[in-house]
Amino acid sequence: MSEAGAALDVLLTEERRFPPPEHSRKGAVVADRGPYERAERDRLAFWESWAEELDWFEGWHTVLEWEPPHAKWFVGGRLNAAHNCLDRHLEGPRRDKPALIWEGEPGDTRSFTYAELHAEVSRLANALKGLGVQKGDRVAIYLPMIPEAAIAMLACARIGAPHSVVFGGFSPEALADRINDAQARVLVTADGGYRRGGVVPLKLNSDKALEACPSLESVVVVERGEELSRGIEVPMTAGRDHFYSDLVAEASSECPAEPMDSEDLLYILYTSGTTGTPKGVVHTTGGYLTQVSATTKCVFDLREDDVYWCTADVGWVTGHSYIVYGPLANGATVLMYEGAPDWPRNDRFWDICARYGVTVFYTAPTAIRAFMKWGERWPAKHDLSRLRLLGTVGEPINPEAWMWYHRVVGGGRCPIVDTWWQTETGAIMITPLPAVTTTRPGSATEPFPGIRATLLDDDGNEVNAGFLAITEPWPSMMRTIYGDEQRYRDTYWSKWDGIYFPGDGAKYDNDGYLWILGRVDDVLNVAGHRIGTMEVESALVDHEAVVEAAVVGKTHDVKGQAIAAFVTLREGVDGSQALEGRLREHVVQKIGAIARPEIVVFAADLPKTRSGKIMRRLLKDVAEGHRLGDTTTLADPAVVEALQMKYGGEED
Ligand code: 7RM
Repeated sequence: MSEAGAALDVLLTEERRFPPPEHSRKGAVVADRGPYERAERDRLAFWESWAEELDWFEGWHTVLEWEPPHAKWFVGGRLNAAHNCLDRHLEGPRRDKPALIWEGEPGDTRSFTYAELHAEVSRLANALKGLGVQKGDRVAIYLPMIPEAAIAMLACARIGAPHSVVFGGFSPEALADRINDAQARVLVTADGGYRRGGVVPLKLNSDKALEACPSLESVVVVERGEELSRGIEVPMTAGRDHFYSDLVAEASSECPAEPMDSEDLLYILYTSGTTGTPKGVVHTTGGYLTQVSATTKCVFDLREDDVYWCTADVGWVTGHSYIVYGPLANGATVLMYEGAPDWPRNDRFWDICARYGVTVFYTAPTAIRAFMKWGERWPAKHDLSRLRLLGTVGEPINPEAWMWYHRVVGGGRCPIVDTWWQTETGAIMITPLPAVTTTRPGSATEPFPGIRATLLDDDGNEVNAGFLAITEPWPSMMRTIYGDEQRYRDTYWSKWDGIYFPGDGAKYDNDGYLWILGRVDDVLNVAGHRIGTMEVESALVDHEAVVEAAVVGKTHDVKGQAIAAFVTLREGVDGSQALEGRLREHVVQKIGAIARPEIVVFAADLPKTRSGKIMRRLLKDVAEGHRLGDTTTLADPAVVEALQMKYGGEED
């Protein structure tokens, strides 16, 4: 962590403080430290009061049963997530309020009121039932950012079928792995989706994946657009494949919401870890919905007339918790956009903010750094005066990007909430509250009320800088890794006794605020996407020319990290530029474009310890052009020196 530590020393010279603006306090959801005090006094009563805000078919008898590492929240309670996101808003004035406003990349738009969204979700739920989907069956969803993505998730939730959403940028192989791990029966996909003017051929990808998926019985194909389907091939396999429009046309818009046990599965979402195989993070119903709805309301200070836009993709947890479940459980108006921020020009996001009057905007630091690079003139073209609150998530935000976001996007008047959380935590854990917390650019500040976090060393001693640790269970915590209980225990619960290890390093500042420094394991964060170094390495060694590969992150000014791959080739194979290109494409084919290595270095040997472990730390020094760290444990120190010469690592 020496490098992160050095970065932090720079951060800590950051002395600026931003108290909540006076205007943000009026009518705020949380206007004082009351919730912190209540949660401090009685954590379980605090969470219970948030669970009571939801609609339950049956009450719980016990708030928490905790047998580390297994928690059950609101035990005995029964509820349905889709009912909470839709049905309960239909009684009053929210019935005809826009629930979902969508804009496609080409500029087409669609909008659903709560009543309309309820009807559409119910129709698809019935259609899924018609395909034989029963409570407990897994449904895979592989869609672009179109309304049907949210509709499919909610339709699954409605009938108690756990969904497994697979990001539309993943390759057919990555899709197949996820379908097989979850043993999904049905796949919901689309003919295609738009990205930077091009078409992502999702149905063709799906067909390729399904060659290797024996559990899969039926495919539902959303027709993204007539124009699009004319442009690409959409082969349909008789008996297996059905067009979405055909299925819902015949389906009733009445579908009772399945009463689910609080601890029944809501979804599985795959995320990268330190091995070559992604983990199926399991989330259940009652605790998850309680914490996502509480945090959405408090952190984004949600008001009835807000137009709320989270720019994440529904394929990631941020899309699950803060596009679909959190905002809809709160009856908010959610904006959804299909495409890229720089299509057709670099002001697409600001154009959308202005045209729809977006009030709350939640995005990632990597996007903010791209906006900075494109320049102030793009946001300056648009009226952003409706914005009142900004959020960030996904990686540490550097103070410079924070300040730019604050000044240029927020016009100096919008509080910024820097929210730390993970796929595994399900919901926001460490964050400012906009009308309460004085923020410091670059700090996620303090735990949300009811969350207990601290910093520990390897031995479990409290320290000022060390590993982030969550010391008490929280409602939206993951329950296990699907089909791999041992990995769940080993990854998250073996470092300390009964304390959760998130895999991040952090430090306290002199105000007692937390500064998250980034991963301390072999997980990279490339443009806000989590990628395991081992996943990329497995993809590389899968190529016939490769004997061995080691992957590290290299600091990148926009993406945060870029992927650097050190590759040893088979005897007699030449490390040509053409081969570099083929290896990159091979990784894209195995995983997806998000994992494309930026740098490929051919190495005669990789630096290893005498026991044969690759020393990634030294490769990172090489990639960053840093002076080499301790090389005394190397079997052959000449190996890394040769690499450094070859890579041209300048001394710093
Ligand atoms: C929501 C999400 C989780 C990892 C996490 C961190 C990093 C996320 C912040 C952050 C610093 C933040 N889920 N991370 N948010 N680091 N400040 N506000 O991103 O599972 O995909 O990634 O992302 O390293 O462990 S995730």
